[in-house]
Amino acid sequence: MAALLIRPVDYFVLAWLTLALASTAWVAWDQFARNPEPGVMRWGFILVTLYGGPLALLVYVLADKEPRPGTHERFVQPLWKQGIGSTVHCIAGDSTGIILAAVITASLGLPMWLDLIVEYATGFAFGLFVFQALFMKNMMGGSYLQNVRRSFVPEFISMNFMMAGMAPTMSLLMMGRDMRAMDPLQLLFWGVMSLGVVVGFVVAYPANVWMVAKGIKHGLMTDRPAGTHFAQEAPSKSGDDQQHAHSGPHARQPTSAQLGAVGLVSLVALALGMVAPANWVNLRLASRDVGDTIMPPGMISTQDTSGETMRDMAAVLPPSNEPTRDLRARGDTELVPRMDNGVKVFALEAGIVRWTILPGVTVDAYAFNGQVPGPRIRVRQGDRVRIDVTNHLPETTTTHWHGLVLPNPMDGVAHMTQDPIERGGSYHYAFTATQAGTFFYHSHDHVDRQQALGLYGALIIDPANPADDAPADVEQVVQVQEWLVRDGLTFPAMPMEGALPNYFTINGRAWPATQRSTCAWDRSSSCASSARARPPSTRCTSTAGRSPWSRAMASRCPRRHASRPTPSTSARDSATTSCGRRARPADGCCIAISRTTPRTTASRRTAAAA
Ligand SMILES: [Cu+2]
Repeated sequence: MAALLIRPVDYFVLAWLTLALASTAWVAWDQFARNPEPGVMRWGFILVTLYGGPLALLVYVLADKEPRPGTHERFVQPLWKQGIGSTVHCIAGDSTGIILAAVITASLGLPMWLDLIVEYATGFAFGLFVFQALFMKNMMGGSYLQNVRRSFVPEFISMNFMMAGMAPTMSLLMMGRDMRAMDPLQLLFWGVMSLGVVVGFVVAYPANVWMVAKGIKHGLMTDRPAGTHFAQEAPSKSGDDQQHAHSGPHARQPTSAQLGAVGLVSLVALALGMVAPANWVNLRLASRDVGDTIMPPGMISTQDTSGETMRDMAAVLPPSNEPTRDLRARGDTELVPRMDNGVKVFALEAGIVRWTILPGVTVDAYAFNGQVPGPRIRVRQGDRVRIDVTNHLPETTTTHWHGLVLPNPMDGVAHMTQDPIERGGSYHYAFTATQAGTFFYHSHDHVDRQQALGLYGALIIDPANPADDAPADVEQVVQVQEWLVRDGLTFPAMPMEGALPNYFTINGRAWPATQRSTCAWDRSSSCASSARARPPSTRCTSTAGRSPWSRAMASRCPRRHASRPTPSTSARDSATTSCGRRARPADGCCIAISRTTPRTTASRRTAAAA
């Protein structure tokens, strides 16, 4: 039941559904206490008001509610009102069947196209066997079966038009941007159902008017049972006070050609309404494929967008009781290990956190240990290390130790070197740090999503012999990330239309809330040039938190390279670059060491790719 009220539309739907309940209560009371109608019609209006809310209330008051005692017979005579009555008892049955079927098929996990067929069949059955046949029997007598037969064609035509309006409304809205509408536990589902019924009503209305005029469907009627106050209020009988002027067995019957043509058009409309949305949305998906995903505004999902893709691009559903980490919270804090039999043991917990990147701007981040970037892991070459990763995310995850040469089961690549860590589960990554250098760790399951939401951190391995370390008096770890925040929701930024970033962070903060750097970068655009003016030496270490965007930039570097000159990782990096003796580029990782004044300065920049 999480995330019921997270978008403005949710509040509108809540208000609408509340009004619908209030309207229904009033219509129910008014029908039974004050309106002289047969029971089937009463229940018809009650159900339609439940689904159509204030709009149905309006229709009831304008077309059916007796204005003054004794006037119902005359009041409901106009054909347009009879058409309303006919549509109401069609819609009441059909939409009850459709909505029941929608709830059941959603929980069964059937694909949307099958949902629609089951909904049509159930709606038709409900309409025919309950509302039409019962109503006809009420009106014209005869056996129930005779009435089922007599109602079949009118119900068929009306249902086709109803579904022609309701099906595309459901398909396009449920499978469109906010797929919480697929979930009966969400308000939005009921909002879409309500709108679908309203659209279905409008589309089915003209055919109902025609069928009432032709006497094959019943409109409104008056019922004043003896002994009730309705009977006492009955108008004096006069010739033109027919109960239902436009109905009855002797009204002008349609010719079979007319009936055939209307039926044909209703079928065409039905087919269009059921099939046409498949041009725009993927009707093969089921509610459980898409979960409660909300796509970024502007993102276009197509007929072949898979559920997995949608889930990876979807908004983070805000944590319900997670406190906001304000600007005082820091990312990249050094993680203190505990010693266990000579092994340095680190604990990483992946979860959702509400993280402030600017005053007044928060993101719903995926974070290690509640911080963005994740805590810094620092060990020494030769250390035996174990990192226990626990998953509190709503999806599976793994952690990859980027750039390290490791036994396969410790490499953290989901589905390749290990099964992903289930929600609530843990995995122990144990290895000996054989290399030295600047690395980073990051999620390697749903990679595009989880890294772009903050699941990464720095992993620094100091050389076994401290004398091998490059001389520096300041070390700065810089981790950059892109974010997409719209309508108060956080989406993983991706290099594609609709998912482009609108915030950029350095070490978890957007400018000007970025942390003041102790590195001379503050005062000039390049570390190397500032270092020149700032003896004796400055070493800057930068790790780029990989979003697909930064990967696109870094991927211009060679996939594998030895300790030889290598191209710059970024067009903006104008410093002379060459790989230094301690660079240990790993597969897919691009490391460049920039030296401008080798005597005093080693400025190392690391951009990373998966
Ligand atoms: Cu990587």
